[in-house]
Amino acid sequence: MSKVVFISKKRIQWYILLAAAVIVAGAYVGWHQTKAASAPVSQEPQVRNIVTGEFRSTSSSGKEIESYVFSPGTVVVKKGIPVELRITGVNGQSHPFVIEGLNLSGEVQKGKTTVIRFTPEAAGIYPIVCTTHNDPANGVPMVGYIVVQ
Ligand SMILES: [Cu+2]
Repeated sequence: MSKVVFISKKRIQWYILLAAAVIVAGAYVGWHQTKAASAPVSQEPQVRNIVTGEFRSTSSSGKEIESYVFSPGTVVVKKGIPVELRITGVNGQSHPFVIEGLNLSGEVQKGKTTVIRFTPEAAGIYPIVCTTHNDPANGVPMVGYIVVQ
């Protein structure tokens, strides 16, 4: 048993038009998905919190030993993604600092948080150095490290 179906020329044109519309819509949706997938995954800043602290002790000869520190002493971030460094002053009235290799500087004051924003472009180790407490004769230099991977 066979069945013959006649399709009019007008109906064929309609099917071709419908198929073309589906292809165009599919290409449009696909292009948009590709565009979204190639966009950066996240530009949320990499937030790193640091505090200024102090080590204090007395040597066996009775000499007072002290050193200000950045704590944590090392923070690790990824290159190419914005960084937000929040440094809060806990010990010490003031810590003016420079970040070597990144051309950044600032000051941390007791009870305040200094926020530094930058986007590291190259991997490396960048020292953050307090310019007040950097004399080895007065204790250990106050230095921390920003490791960019
Ligand atoms: Cu300092």
